[in-house]
Amino acid sequence: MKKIRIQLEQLTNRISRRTMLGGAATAAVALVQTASGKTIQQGVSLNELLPEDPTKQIGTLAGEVGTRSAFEKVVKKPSDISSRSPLQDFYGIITPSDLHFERHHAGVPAIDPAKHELLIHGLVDKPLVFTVADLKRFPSVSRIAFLECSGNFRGGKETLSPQEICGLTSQSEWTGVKLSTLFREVGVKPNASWFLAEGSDTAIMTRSVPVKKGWDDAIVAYAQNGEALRPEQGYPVRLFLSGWEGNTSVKWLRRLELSDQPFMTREETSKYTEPIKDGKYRQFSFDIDARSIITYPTYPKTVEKGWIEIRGLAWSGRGKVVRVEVSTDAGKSWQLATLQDPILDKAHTAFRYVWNWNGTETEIMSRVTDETGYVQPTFAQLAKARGTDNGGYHFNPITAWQLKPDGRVLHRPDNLR
Ligand SMILES: Nc1nc2c(c(=O)[nH]1)N[C@H]1C(S)=C(S)[C@@H](COP(=O)(O)O)O[C@H]1N2
Ligand SMILES: [Mo]
Repeated sequence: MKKIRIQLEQLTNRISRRTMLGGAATAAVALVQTASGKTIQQGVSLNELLPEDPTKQIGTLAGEVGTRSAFEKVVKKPSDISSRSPLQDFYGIITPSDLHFERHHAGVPAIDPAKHELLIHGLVDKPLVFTVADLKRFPSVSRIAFLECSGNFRGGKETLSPQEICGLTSQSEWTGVKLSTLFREVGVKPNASWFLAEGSDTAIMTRSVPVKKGWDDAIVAYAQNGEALRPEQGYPVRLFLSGWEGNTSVKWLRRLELSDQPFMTREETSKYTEPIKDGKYRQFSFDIDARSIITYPTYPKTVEKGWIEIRGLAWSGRGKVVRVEVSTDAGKSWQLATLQDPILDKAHTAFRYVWNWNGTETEIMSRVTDETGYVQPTFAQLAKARGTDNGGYHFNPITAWQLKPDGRVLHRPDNLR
């Protein structure tokens, strides 16, 4: 029995170490440590570590935290400033917390929740400081909603995956206290029309938000998908403004200041404004416009002719998705896709369309309509409205995928047309 235990520990150790290394089933391994700390294997493949028949060997024992199967290699794509969710690898509508996209202006600060405080002051009757424990004592609220960066667009290459094109959107169940509850607690004055939200990262990120949004549906969130917020998502507390551009959901939130005018911070003057017609720029463009993207089949997958379930995600910052249409003939005709329940307000909604591909070259694409009647625009329409074909903030074009007769699926970049 003792021997089996040791073997088991070795196997577990080796496999979990592989998992940590992010090794694929075929990857060569560097040094592998046994439970006793001895180096025992080099260059073995994951398959070699598995028992020939899993029913003949006792499995790994229950652990403190679960792990992803070492065969599932799903990762974010980090750059200096952000990392993107692998939309093409997801099932359903919830983003696993460790795969939620990240966007940090100055890295992830390390914060002791016992020392963290949120100050609310300015045009209020009674300025107050809340500890994290104070915030958790108030009635709580949960909602499933997406969070999307307003800079969520990449294009210009055929070899781009959904993750690279628009992986700066993710969805969680967010839990916290309604900001309206805190507003009542401090007594927000009737003439307060804006508030400043400030983070405690090195960037001291600040944004002005209309007080109306605070009364409507703003949450001071301390949890995500059933556990405390991840440090990357703003631990221990963040502002969460559903449907609004991601930068307004200030992470590591430490201060809210009520005022009768916007604060004109760096993030709303030098950044987060978009060109519109006649050399003008728009400012405080908070709503995320409706968008959809096919996530299967997409680059880098390949397909065979015959039945294909086209799958994707659609969302709108202005309400619910009411319709997703799919075209399998490069936009000449459109068919209704099936929407998967639940169809939630300001939330990623899954769609699917079953199609029989005859193997000839074509393009597939999706377009969403939200409950305000807004229809997702084409790239050409957007480029005309903004006077640029380089993307920029709030760029949500219909995204097309080319199916090649040999089964390759490639992005079709509009700005190269
Ligand atoms: N304090 C602080 N809040 C922040 C940021 C930041 O850098 N610092 N980045 C903003 C931007 S630009 C986006 S898109 C979202 C990203 O949230 P996430 O990293 O949880 O996905 O957080 C916003 N809140
Ligand atoms: Mo962002």
